[in-house]
Amino acid sequence: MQSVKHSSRPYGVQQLQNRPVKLDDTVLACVLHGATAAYGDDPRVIAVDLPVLHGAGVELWTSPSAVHFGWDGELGFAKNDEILFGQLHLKETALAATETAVHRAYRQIDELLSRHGYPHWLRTWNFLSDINQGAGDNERYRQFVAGRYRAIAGDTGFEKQLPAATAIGSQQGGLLIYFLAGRSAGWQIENPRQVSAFRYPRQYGPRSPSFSRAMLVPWADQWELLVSGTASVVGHESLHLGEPMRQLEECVRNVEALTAEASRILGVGAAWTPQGCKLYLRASHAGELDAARQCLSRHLPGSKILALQGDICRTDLALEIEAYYTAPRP
Ligand code: 3EB
Repeated sequence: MQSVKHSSRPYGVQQLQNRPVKLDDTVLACVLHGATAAYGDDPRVIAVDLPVLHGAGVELWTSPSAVHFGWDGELGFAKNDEILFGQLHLKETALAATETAVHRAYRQIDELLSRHGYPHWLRTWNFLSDINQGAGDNERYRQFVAGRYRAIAGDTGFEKQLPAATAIGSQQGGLLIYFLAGRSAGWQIENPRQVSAFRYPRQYGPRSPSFSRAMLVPWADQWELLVSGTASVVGHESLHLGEPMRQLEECVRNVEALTAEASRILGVGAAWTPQGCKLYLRASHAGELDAARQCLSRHLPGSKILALQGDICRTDLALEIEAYYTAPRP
């Protein structure tokens, strides 16, 4: 697979909203954080409505070759010879029966991937409004997890084919899913410090979350490690309740455990360079922003940092991070 360059461009979302940028035919996806304004109907423009707290809110994924893009029903997609990037947005009115709606959404995506010939899930991002609404098993996040499980898990061996993922709460209504899939599979990486999410015990909901801790993608010229949303979870328990900075340090230890595990699986000590990191911070902990940024710059030197305001799927957690790393292939 040829390498995909993705970068956060050093201009603000605000400017982008006001001054449309021409997307040439090498752009696979242009993820606009903080943006809610209409941007034509280009299927490659993905609007994530979380407030930007710090950093350049644009994540651009570009292809070494021209992409083919369009709408397939409600789904936006862009593809080259090796990977497909896509999005599906459900309005709040479509989410009344959350479990059913999410099941249908993931089935739709899975069918799109089969039809276009990119059957291997690599990475998903899920932004669900009011993610913590509802008590116990009725919580929206748990309903989401149950619907996703019914769509992409449950078949024999499913645990070995789960994408890396992020699931974060928003406030604007609806559900946005955007995703990356491949003609060939990546390598699923689990975290030795954590129980795999797909094996979480019953206390976290009727179904376990269907995602892997990271996905290792073997591009032709380099390795890329796409790290899932990573929280202060060790074993399966949330740690450091009420102590956001200690939670962040635990997140960093978890991410470092994943780069070490990826090197172990490759059988070589790959030199992982952090390229980008997103911090998701609950509004109630916005006061920790500066300290959190300093902590991330220290532990992920050289990485671009985008801080977003969002809700974490466990109510006891204040924050979460995701990251991507690259390493040269020997
Ligand atoms: C955790 O470790 C934190 O349900 O897709 C992180 C990343 C979390 C993805 C998901 C959930 C998801 O359980 C929560």
